[in-house]
Amino acid sequence: MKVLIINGPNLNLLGTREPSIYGTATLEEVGDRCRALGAEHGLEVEFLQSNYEGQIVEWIHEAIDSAQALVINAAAYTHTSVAIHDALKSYHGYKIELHISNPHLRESFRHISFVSPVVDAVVAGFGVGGYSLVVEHLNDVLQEGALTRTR
Ligand code: CA2
Repeated sequence: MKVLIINGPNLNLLGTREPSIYGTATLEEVGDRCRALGAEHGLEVEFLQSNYEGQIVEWIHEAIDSAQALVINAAAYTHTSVAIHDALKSYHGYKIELHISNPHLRESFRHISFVSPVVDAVVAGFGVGGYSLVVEHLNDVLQEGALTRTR
């Protein structure tokens, strides 16, 4: 079973700036943790980051034929990208939107998500611990058969 975790713009800066919002772990450390946790459960986790919208769209297309689940922290593109919204619509595996912070506690422009209407679940506000939560959850839904879907 393969899981793709896609991270959007500026998340490569994780752990280097704004620690009060995003914490002190680097994206590399978060990726290592996700891969290790996945491996404990026999899940292959691919962990990616790009600052480019088109690259993210292409990774979503690639997931169509290669991944059973997709996790996306589209970062700022969450609030702007019709292209990512449309690409996610074409991916029919299990999909989760993830945010480190809770965007609803922040500026009003972060209250709109183009991702939420086309995913199965949203995780926000758990800090980088949200990534571990979703890998554990994906083990339950993909391998233990505990999948419920409302869309
Ligand atoms: O809380 C999240 O995970 C966000 O997706 C992060 C995005 C923000 O635009 C969303 O509204 C919520 C920003 C990612 C920027 O990441 C940085 C990390 C460290 C230092 C600077 C930026």
